[in-house]
Amino acid sequence: MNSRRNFLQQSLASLALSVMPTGVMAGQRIRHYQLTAEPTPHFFDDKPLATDLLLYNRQSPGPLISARKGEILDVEFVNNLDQPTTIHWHGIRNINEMDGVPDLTQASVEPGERYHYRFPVNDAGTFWYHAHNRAWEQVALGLYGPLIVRDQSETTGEHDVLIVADDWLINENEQIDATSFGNLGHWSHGGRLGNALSINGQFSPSIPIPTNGLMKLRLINTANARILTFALSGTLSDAPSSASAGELPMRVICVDGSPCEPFRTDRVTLGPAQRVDVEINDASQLQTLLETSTGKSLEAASFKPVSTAQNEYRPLKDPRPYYARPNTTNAKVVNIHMQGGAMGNLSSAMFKGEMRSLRDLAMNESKLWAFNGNIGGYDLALTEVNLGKVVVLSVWNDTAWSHTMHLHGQHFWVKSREFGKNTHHLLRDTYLMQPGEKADLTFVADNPGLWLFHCHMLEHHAAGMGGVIAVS
Ligand SMILES: [Cu+2]
Repeated sequence: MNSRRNFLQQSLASLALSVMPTGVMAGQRIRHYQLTAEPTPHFFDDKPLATDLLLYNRQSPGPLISARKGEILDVEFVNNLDQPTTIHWHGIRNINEMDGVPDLTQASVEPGERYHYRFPVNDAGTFWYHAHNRAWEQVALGLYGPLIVRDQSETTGEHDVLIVADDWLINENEQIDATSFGNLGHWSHGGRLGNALSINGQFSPSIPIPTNGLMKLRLINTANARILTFALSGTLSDAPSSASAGELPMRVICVDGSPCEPFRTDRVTLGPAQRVDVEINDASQLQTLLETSTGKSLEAASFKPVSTAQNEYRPLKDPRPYYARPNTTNAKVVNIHMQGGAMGNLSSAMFKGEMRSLRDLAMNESKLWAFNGNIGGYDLALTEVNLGKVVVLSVWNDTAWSHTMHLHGQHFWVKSREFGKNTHHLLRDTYLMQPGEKADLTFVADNPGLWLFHCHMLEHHAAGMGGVIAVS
């Protein structure tokens, strides 16, 4: 009846036979973690009332999972929710069956069930993990946490600072606004935006940093839909007056985990799911983390110098992208025309083999977005490619909205327009596209499996903005 679904199911079946769990090689260290997802009453620091969240290990954000490059992560997961869930390890070039996409790479983990995630981490970088079932609700309620893989040469300590940012939609009773989940207005516009910004699970926290010297900030945007822009305020030592405050320049060294050709900037913008690592020359100048996306400077966090006598920042030895920009002469080009949403040009689309008006799809199915005229989902096949092939996803954001496009299982090269007027060739797993933008996302399809390509504004994904790339 549905040939696309049959194709995916057959591919999944053959994949299950061909990809066995990766064995542990001699000397490979295994890092064990336990994660339990459960409903948890949570107190935001300045609120007198607890609000009901869904958290990993009763923490917001979920616990930091860390490993060294080349080790094995072994995570025993327990689902104590009253609904199915899975965990996706965002940015890890994972083995397909550990990628955590329900009905595509694994069956959902049902309430009361356990699931054993076990996979090697072969890239150093800043990553995160999050729920991937009803993610628009589960992630918004707190099911996410940071994941850091360090190169053997890297040190840890206060010179290496994690900034996990999220926005929460909180109502006048200081509770999570649950009535807005599924709101078609959000789904057809920019997604469900919050009204309170947390950094590392707190509003306006004070973050310990070293008293001086070179340091690194790892920024992660875990919001469902909010695009965040960060600046750092501090005292500029090279300004005429030594006490003058301003925006400190930062040096971008990694995006979405991978080292990049370093560049300097005053501000970094992160779409949902993106990560940026920046270096600051002198920690003694650093005062506050500002969020400026609304046009106003909001103080997101302050920095508190602490003495770190034995702390010494060692930059990554020989930083290079995970792989070099490939030659695209014989690449397979896949056109992806994104349409839909409010103020868009899509009047009808294919959904489950039937052409229907967008109004009908919106009102009756909560579907609003399409790739090449098809409402997307886990059963929409975008393309099949041979293992090792260079692929160019030629993506046209023909909508009135920004979208953060995420590819599972591999990172892609893109000529990024995300950092001011200078473009940068970056290796990313998530790219923030502006309305009307056309971008080529180029990757070497060297990881076999069924890989999701979708918008990481989670309401857009739920409303049709996603499809599957089969690599075999
Ligand atoms: Cu989107």
